[in-house]
Amino acid sequence: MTTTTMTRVTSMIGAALLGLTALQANAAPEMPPIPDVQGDVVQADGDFKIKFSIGTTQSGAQYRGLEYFEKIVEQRSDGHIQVELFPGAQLGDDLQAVSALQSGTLEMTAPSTSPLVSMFPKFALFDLPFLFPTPDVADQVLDGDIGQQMLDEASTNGLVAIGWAENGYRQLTNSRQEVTAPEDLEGLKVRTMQNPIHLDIWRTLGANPTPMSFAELFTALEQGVVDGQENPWITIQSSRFNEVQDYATETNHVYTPFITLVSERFWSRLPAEYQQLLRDAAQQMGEYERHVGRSMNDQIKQDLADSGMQITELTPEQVKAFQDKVAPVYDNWRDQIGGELIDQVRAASQ
Ligand code: EAX
Repeated sequence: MTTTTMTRVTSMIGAALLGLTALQANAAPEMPPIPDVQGDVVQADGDFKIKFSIGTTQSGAQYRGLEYFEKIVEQRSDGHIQVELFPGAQLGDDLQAVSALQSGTLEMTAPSTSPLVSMFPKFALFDLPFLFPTPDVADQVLDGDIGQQMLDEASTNGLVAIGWAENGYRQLTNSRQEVTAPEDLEGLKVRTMQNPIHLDIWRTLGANPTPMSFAELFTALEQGVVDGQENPWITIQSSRFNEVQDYATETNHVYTPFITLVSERFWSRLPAEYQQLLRDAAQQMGEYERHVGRSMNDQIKQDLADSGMQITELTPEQVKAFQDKVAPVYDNWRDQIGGELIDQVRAASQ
């Protein structure tokens, strides 16, 4: 073996080892076990099939929640309702999945609320920066009157909204440099969700935002079409954004719920007993999925750091600088969203 070949072999082994470390660091962290199904078998007529599509990947908390949903629905319908899961936007991105529900070619999906603001303007409440100070406040709002009003509001246009889960608190990642202050965002090309408030947030902070669907995001980051993006830790990890983003800042700037939607065409064919079963399962899925996502955040941050990503946690003063800079966004949207709704959330935070 010549020296050159030897070097090549050594570096191949090195690369393989490095690859292995990266893989291990990226391995899905331990998730809380899927709970046992509670409740009796629900008796009703007919056999049904649900195709359930989501944008996030199979290694995320959302998919885990869907597996619980599938288990509940199949067991409690005694197999008369079969659920098939399609992660990773295989059947279309968030907006395409919603229109498939409307036309009746897909039965269920669970997008972030943000891309749906053009259909349901009140959802913009969830896009206001720093409005939900803790997960408990988010739970109170989602599981209380406001959450119910929003589900009712979204139960039109061929859709039936049956529950909430969560994507979570959003964090900024980028490929250029560490971000600790709004000034660091100057000129940074940040992908946002297809949502006017998110555009406003990133413009107001001084970045250069580009809206695009989540399904296109990894490639856009990889090819440098955008420098950065923002998503919750669990979504950053399950989409492997750390492979194309070296820096992350824990900004917690927006809390994003997932809304569980059913096609109205499908829903109207279901016996009332099965409609109730789906509502119960959506509720249980939402509780479990929030628990999964929240319990994994610290572990995920550690795993991302181990994989080589630089994670920046902000001091309260640094957070305040972002909050102050982004404050005008409230003035721009308050009337449209309804000042009363915003005040109700603030009151829940006291
Ligand atoms: O399904 O588009 C996004 O960044 C969202 O987090 C996405 O809805 C996840």
